[in-house]
Amino acid sequence: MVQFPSDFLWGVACASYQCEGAWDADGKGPNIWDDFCHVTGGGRVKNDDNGDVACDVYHRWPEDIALMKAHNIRAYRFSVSWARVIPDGDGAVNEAGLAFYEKLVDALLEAGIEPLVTLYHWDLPSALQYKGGWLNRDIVPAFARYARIVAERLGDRVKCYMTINEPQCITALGYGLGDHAPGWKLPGEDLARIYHILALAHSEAMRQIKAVCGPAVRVGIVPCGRLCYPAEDTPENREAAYRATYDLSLPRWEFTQNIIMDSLVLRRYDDTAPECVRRFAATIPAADWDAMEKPDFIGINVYHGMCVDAEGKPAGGYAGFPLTACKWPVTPEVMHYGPMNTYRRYGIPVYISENGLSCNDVIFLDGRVHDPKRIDFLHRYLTELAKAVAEGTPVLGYLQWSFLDNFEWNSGYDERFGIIYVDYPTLRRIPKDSAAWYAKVIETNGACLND
Ligand code: PNW
Repeated sequence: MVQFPSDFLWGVACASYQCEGAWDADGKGPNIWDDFCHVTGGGRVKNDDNGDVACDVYHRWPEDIALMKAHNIRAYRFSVSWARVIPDGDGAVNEAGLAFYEKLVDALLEAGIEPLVTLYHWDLPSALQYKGGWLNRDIVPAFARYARIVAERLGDRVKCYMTINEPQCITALGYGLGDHAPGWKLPGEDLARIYHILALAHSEAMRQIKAVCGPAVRVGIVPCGRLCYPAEDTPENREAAYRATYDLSLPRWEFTQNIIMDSLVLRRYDDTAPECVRRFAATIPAADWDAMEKPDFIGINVYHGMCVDAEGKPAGGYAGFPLTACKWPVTPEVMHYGPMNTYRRYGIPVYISENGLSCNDVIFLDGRVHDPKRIDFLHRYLTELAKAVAEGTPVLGYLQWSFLDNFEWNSGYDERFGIIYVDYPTLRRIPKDSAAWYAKVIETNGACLND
């Protein structure tokens, strides 16, 4: 029986660079994604796509908010573009940038939609990248100041902030593999340093927001990384899935939830940490650990998980396993065990801050966009989420990624995650079948998932 708490928050999510466009409008400064995309012909971004126009939400937000309202959306998680607010990252404030987000927040509240504000969703002002970006500790006071400026402007209306989206993607994709901006390829010890700086930046920003808004404001962070689920639902296999989720000695330690969350909540790395992390950790002064700020909630972005057997070894794949358009496996069970294990380790309530399916949607002959795969995907994942809730995990809400189709980073516009189709040549919005379906889920607080 699928059942959600009566105050469960249903919404959608997006990020500034992926949907706003208006990349140089009204005093906005350049950011690392502008730079990354503008190096064309380098094969960095599929089709040499960029976010210059994207969905043009910067100009079309009134239409988008009306569409949200028409689909019962109760919460909108969006990110603030740092370079729109402070063009060079730590200098003069751009009033037009702040005014844009203020208008957006007011219109959302007017429509009965709760704004959830992410401060950093990957679009670092270029001027800060020239100083070393997240590798340079001077970014901590710059980020804290930016957080304070946003909180001072929106704090009387915004009750929930997420400091940093996916430190794992920032670090592993941006500074490790180089697939994302800024496109660097650094060794493990530097990546460990970046994680530590991100943890300090979250902590200092959280203190600033609380200082401005008071203790009642809720501040969280949004990690991602490998989430494991058991091949069979036995106590031994559940335990193995928990251990494999948080085992830093497995391949890709830099893509785990605990690489940042342990710092913030437990104030240490555990003894599964690899050599390069331990080498860096030995240089961390005690004052840094004392400065770590435990978030009020954890936002988890859940797309796919890793199935493990009772020994914690990968299991469960087979020929023809279901995949999304971007070739991620469809593994609904991760939505049951991922939030449960996150809560077990950290004891902090969670939001599902992102979940969705990429599909190469098209406009059908009848002029509509039919996306049964997305409906099936969301239905399966939400059914599993209800199991985590039933087993006592405090899940505060669920934010579908994404409302509109948008710029999917280095995959460009080919990947469509929206429940609203965007016809990029005209920027026309067309609700997909999943939009009406999701509106019904929200209206019935998930009860229609039982039908
Ligand atoms: C998230 N993975 O990134 C981001 O927060 C969004 O900006 C993005 O559009 C969305 O997911 C869809 O990709 C992720 O490999 C990147 O598991 C990679 C993974 C998960 C999330």
